[in-house]
Amino acid sequence: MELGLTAGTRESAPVFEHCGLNRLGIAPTDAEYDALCRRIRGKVLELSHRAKTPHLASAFSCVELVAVLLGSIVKMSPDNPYDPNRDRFVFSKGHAATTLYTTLSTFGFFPESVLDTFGTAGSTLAEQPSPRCQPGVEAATGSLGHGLSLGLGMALASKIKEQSFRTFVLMSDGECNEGSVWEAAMLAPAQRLDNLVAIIDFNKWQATGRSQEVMALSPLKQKWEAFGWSAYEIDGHNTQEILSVLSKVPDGSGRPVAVVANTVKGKGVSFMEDDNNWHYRIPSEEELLAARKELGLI
Ligand SMILES: Cc1ncc(C[n+]2csc(CCOP(=O)(O)OP(=O)(O)O)c2C)c(N)n1
Ligand SMILES: [Mg+2]
Repeated sequence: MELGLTAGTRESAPVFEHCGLNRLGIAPTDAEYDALCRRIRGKVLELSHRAKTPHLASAFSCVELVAVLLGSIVKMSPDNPYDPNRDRFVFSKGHAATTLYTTLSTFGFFPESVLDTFGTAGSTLAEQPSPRCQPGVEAATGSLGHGLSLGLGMALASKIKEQSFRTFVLMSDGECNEGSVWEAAMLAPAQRLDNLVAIIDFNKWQATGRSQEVMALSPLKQKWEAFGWSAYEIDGHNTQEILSVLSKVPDGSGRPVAVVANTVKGKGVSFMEDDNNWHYRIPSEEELLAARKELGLI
C-alpha cells in the first residue's frame, strides 16, 4: 500500500531537509510537523499491519520526539551518516523501531523500498534494530535497559577524544524499571557528561500494566534531579516544546540532561490512545482503514 511518503527524496520535503535545517537553524512550523507526524504514523501502521508486528502504541507515543530529534536536533547527515563527529542517537526502546525506521527513511537515510522490506525474511530491518542495519541506526536495542549505558560510553568517548558531538538516548518509561538505567544515571553526572541527553517517553504504560503500579516511577523528573541531572518535563507531543528544550544542549549547567516527556500511548488514533491492548494488537484491514482516515491520509 502506497501512502505517499517521500522517503529517500529529501528534495521533496525541503522544509525538513536535514542538513539544511541544522545548518540554517530553521524551525519548522507546528503545521509542518503535524503533517510529517501524520505521515509517519500512517506508514508505521502500514508496516505493522503488513509484517504483523506488535508495539504499534509504543511506536505512536514517540513519533513527535523522534521527528523533532532527527528533523531538527541530531546533527547527522544522510550524506555522511558515519561521520565521526556526528551527534549520536540511540533509540533504546527498540520494540518501537518502526518509528525510527520510518523517520530515518523519510529524512533520506535509506529508500522507502528498503523500509517496505521491514519484518520480512532477509531484511536488514528486523522487528528490533541491529547495529548499523541501515544508516542512522547506531545500536542494537530492544533488550530494554542498555541504551543509556551505550550512550554514556559514546558521550564519554566524545569527551576523551575532545570531540564536540552530543549523544541523545530515547528510552521508554517501563525501561526505567531496569537497574542498569540507574547505574548509568549515577555515572553520567560523576563524569560531568553535559553532552548526554536522556529522553524518557513517559506514556504511563508498560507491557502488562500502568507504570506507576508496576514500579512507582513518579516523580520521575525529581528522581533524575536527585541523581544529579539537569531535568526538564515537557509535553512529548508538543513539537515546539520538544524543540525548545532539546535546542539547549549542553544547557550550561555542566550536568547531563534528562527530559521527561509526557506522552500518550497510541497517540494519534483515537481508538488506540491510552488503550494498552495496542501494545500487542495488530490492526485488521478495517482498523487500518479507520486509522488512516482519522490521520487524514485518505
Ligand atoms: C529487558 C527486557 N525485558 C522485557 C522485554 C519485553 N518487552 C518489550 S516492550 C515491553 C514493555 C515496555 O514498556 P515501556 O518500556 O514502558 O515501553 P512502551 O511500550 O510503553 O513504549 C517489554 C517488557 C524487553 N524488550 N527487554
Ligand atoms: Mg511505557
